[in-house]
Amino acid sequence: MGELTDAEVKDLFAEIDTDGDGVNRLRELREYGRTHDTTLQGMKLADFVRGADTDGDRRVTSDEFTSFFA
Ligand SMILES: [Ca+2]
Ligand SMILES: [Ca+2]
Repeated sequence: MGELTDAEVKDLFAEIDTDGDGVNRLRELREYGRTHDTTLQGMKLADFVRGADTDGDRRVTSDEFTSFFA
């Protein structure tokens, strides 16, 4: 990847995290996919979650999110 700056990644995370709890759940990602493009950076959301959710709890924390884009 590497197409987004740190600030853009933070903005994107905050945009997806609609309830502002610092975790992007699958539900929030799905919601984001509904209201925006169905893909995130050219990836299907399910693939994104699989790739970014390193501990496999189906939630993408800001740490997981930023290291995915780093
Ligand atoms: Ca959230
Ligand atoms: Ca996780």
